[in-house]
Amino acid sequence: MPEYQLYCFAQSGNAYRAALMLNLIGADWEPVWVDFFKGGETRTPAYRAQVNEMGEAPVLVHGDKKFTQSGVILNYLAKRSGKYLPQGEDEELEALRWIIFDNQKVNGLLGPYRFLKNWAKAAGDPAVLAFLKGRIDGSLSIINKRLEKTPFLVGDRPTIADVSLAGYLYYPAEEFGFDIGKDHPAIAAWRERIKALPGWAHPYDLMPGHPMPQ
Ligand SMILES: N[C@@H](CCC(=O)N[C@@H](CS)C(=O)NCC(=O)O)C(=O)O
Repeated sequence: MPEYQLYCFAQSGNAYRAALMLNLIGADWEPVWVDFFKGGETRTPAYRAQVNEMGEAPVLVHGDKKFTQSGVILNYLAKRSGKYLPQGEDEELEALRWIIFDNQKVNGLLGPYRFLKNWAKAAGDPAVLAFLKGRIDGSLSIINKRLEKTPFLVGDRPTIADVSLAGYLYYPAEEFGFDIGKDHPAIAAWRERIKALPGWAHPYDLMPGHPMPQ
C-alpha cells in the first residue's frame, strides 16, 4: 500500500494543493476518490464520522495519522520532506500569512465562484456572482503586485505558500468565464514557473473524477 492516501476529487482546487505537493516532493501516494457532486459524500454522516468532522476534502492519511485543511497538510509534508519548507521563523510566518490570505480571499473565493457558475443546482444569483467577482479581482491584483516584486510569494524560492496558491489557478478559463492569466500577467508568469517544477501535473491529470462521472 502507498505511504499516503489523499481523499480528493479532480474538480477540487483545495485538494489539488495537497495532491500537487505530494507529487512535487516525490511521495508514494494514492488518491481516494470523494463522490462530492453526485453522492454529496462530504455531507454524509458516515464521512463526517469516519473521514472528516469538518465535512471537507482534502484529507491526508499517513499511517495512523490523519490531517485536514490543505494548509496543515502542506506544512506537514514540507516538514517531513524538507521540501518547499520556509526557512526560519520569519519565512515560516510570512508563508503562513499568504496561505491564510489565499484560503480566505483568493482560492477561497475562486472555488465557490466556479462552483456557482458550473455545478450549483440552482443557478448562481447574478448579484452574488458580481460580488464575488469584485472580491476575486481585488485579491488577484494584490497577488499580482506581489509577484511583480519577487518570483515566488516568499522570495526567490518556491514554498508551500506557492503550492497553496496553485489551488484553482490551473483550471480552464472557461470554467470561470474570465482569463486569470490575461488579466494578471505576473500571475501568468508565476504559473509557468510553478509548472516547470519537477513533479508538476494538472489537477485533471492528478486526481480522479474528470471528466465528471455520469
Ligand atoms: N480550507 C479548506 C477548504 C476545503 C474545502 O472547502 N473543500 C471543499 C471541496 S473543494 C469541500 O469539501 N466542501 C464541502 C462543503 O463545504 O460542504 C482547505 O483548504 O482544505
